[in-house]
Amino acid sequence: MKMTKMLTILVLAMALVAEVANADFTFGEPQDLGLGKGLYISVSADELELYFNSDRAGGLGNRDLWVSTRQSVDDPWGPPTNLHTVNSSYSEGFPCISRDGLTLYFCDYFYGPDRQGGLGEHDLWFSTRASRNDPWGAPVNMGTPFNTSGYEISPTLSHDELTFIFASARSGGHGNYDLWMCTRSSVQEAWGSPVNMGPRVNSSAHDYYGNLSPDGLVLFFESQRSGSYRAWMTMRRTVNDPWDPPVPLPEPMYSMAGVGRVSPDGSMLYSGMSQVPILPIVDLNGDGIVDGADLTIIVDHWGTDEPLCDIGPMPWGDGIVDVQDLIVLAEHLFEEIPRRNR
Ligand SMILES: [Ca+2]
Ligand SMILES: [Ca+2]
Ligand SMILES: [Ca+2]
Repeated sequence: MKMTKMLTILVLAMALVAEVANADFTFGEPQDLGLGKGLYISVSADELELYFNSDRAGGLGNRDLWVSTRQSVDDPWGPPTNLHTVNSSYSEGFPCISRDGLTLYFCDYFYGPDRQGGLGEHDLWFSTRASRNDPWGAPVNMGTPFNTSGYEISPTLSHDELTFIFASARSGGHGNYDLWMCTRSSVQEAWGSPVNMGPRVNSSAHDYYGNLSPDGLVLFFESQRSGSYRAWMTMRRTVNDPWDPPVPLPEPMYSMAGVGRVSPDGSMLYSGMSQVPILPIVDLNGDGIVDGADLTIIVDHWGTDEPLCDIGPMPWGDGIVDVQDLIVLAEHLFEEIPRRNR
């Protein structure tokens, strides 16, 4: 392809990305959590426990799972402790804590040896405990149909625990790791068979670590589709709509590893060992202040699906301009905001 044509396509793609990624929310500066080296954060529903994997000193060998706790959401995270009843000299990674805090999903990490007793290559595992104060039990292999003799990694549960997403390189995908999903209609039901998340999400490159936002309208994931391991996201208008074409996250998240889990209230994106604020764009007319003019824009689009005004709940809205958006605007009323180029 001619260089000029390639450049034109690149510029068009970047313009499209900027518009989609910043249509109604943006990201703040990453805030380091002060926990040192690690990746793939999973925070409990009450936000008092934070799990991650790390190959830091003091572990049982290769990657291990670690947890940090705090007394209240206003306290800093405490010093991490090793989950020594779960870990081994093999490589544990990608922890995911259940809503009740009593089941911990994880997998064989993609660098390092796999623990024994699996179905072959990397597998998904879980451990349980009787109460939040009990130690974790011995890991159990998730078995079929989650695991195969091939590669499975990165188990994640949606916030409502009705969708389980993991990555697998099994046949029936689009090449290398793909995101697969199991669903159930209630938490008492058994999981349905794994379904490939399809070519709108998956690529011929590695696609893994898929995380649904609490409202199910944004999917964050990691992918090697651009040549390097990077952070991507895709959105959908409702949970019944197809996913939009994925877009890369803006820097610095784009180049960070472990980007994907969203806090229960939708205000933070965990990225590496940091949290990144997810901010609704409340200065609707971009004049540098949130005021009556922005309120008028919301009123003018009341009841429509205008994305500009759809700023709540969650920073990306819910597909309709209503009182939820007024509430978000009211929280930021009279804030001065740096002007943007629109
Ligand atoms: Ca280990
Ligand atoms: Ca396997
Ligand atoms: Ca793939």
